[in-house]
Amino acid sequence: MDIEKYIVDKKNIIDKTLDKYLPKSSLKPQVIHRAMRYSVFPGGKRIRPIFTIAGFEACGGKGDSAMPVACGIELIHSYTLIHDDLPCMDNDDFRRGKQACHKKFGEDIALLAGDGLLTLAFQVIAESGNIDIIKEISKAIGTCGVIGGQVADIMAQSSRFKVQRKHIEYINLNKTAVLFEVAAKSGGIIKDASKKEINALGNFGRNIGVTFQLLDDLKDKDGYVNLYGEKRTKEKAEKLASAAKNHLKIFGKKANRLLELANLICA
Ligand code: GRG
Repeated sequence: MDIEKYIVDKKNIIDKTLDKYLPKSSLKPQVIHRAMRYSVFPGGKRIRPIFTIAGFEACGGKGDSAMPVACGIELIHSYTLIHDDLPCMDNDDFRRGKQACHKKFGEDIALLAGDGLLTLAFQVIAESGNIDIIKEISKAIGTCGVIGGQVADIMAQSSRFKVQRKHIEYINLNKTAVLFEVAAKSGGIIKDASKKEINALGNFGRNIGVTFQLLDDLKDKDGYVNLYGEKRTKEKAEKLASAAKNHLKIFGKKANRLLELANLICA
């Protein structure tokens, strides 16, 4: 199966499972469930849950036992996007080509829809029965992870803090890369893989996550590009992508899907 077909297949199963987990729009109080579903469907690329599944497969995993965690991670990603678009954060009116959640439902409901998705994520992840995963994911998205990255980004954008080079690396790592890291790593934890394999998946995810952010900066002429310029940003992205792929060597052919996904991100 080629990688495009693999992605379509995985996206379909992820969407079906998310639909199963999300409360129906007809369930009271309807407005919050409509807002949550509005932000999850139609989805974006679903990269993070696909990383979880492909990480699971790289460790020899088969079947659908990675699905609760994969979908939980996508619910978390959806929550960060809703909150990031709010007027008190990035103040974006549009997301994925349609009105941002707060433009459609109001700030109050959008804030709570984000909270609802985050809470539902942990209910779903708990279905995996794996306490280690709950710990890892909590750590990754907490104040020393994604939230910390968002705080640093806010500080960098205001006059409260002068942006330093080290600071931008902290932002890219925490705001974006740690969720990729924990997504890939979780696949190995679910399969009960060796420490070496789990670490390799985490290192792969973190490096490709920073690459992903640098490529986004290049597209928006923002972030890292502001400090280092396009040439150096491109060089850094290439170096990180290559480091990411090197971490997959220990899996041999079993990591081909992750390798192909990394190549697609960098294409
Ligand atoms: C609100 C706690 C909190 C955190 C927000 C992830 C994040 C932190 C903000 C999102 C805004 C942003 C532009 C982040 C950079 C990473 C990025 C390009 C995210 C978009 O991810 P994609 O491209 O989105 O995977 P899709 O639409 O495909 O799901």
